[in-house]
Amino acid sequence: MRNAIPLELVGRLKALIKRAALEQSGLAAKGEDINLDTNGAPGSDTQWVGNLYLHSLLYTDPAFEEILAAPKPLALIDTLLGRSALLASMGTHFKSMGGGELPLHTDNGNGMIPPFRQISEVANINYALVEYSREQGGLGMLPGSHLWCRRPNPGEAPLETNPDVVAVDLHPGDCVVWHGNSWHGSFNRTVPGIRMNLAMLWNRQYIVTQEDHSYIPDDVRERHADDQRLLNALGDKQAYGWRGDQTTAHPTTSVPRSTGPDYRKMGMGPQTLYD
Ligand SMILES: O=C(O)CCC(=O)C(=O)O
Repeated sequence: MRNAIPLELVGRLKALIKRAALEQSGLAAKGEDINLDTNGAPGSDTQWVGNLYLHSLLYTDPAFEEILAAPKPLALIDTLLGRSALLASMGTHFKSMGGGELPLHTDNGNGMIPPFRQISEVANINYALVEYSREQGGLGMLPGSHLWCRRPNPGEAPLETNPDVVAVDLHPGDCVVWHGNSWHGSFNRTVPGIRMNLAMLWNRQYIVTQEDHSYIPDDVRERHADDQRLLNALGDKQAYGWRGDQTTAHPTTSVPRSTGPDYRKMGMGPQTLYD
């Protein structure tokens, strides 16, 4: 999908993600920096080499709520998973030249047992925040693999040697949405500079989310009070997770978790594949 989010938002997200990368990698503590703007020019690269997965970005700045609410990719999530889908996680794969590839895999994690169902139980939105190509460490996908309902075996997983892998060339602000069974990964970056995405994983509401969505911070709830779809994506109508006391789920929320089953919420679960 071309131009799924505006370039102005891409710019703000890149700056925030750079801050997260410096913090989560420990470079900030050492007083080091990462140059995001080398654009592949030889000799201008940062000294840092590696691949990081930067996690738990959503509640660090409202800009991440803006990308969560982007309507066109969300329409495809509704189509793949239904409107009761939950956001599983929002993170960034942040990679430098020579950090290595991310081998082919499916997104059916947490011990999901093959053969997978043909319906999508998990789906991903992968936003390009910089240019994507094979050399730049962009996304590789294996077309049609969602129909095979299994994971790649170790011989099939390396992108470099699998002849059926296709490089997905994207521009900043574009995104790809895929079915959770699809085999995908990303190439080793062979040119200077940083390749970063914004990876937004979703799952059907009966699957455990990757990040803790047992609470919604009060400020997020206030900003999106008129967008129940977004609040639902963050677990607002999740019936499970009850507990024995009336404490709140997290210091940033004033909403107490229910003690015992909430039968009203349990009645709100989807009854069809595409609710
Ligand atoms: O863009 C990438 O580096 C691949 C991301 C990926 O494999 C994932 O989100 O599951």
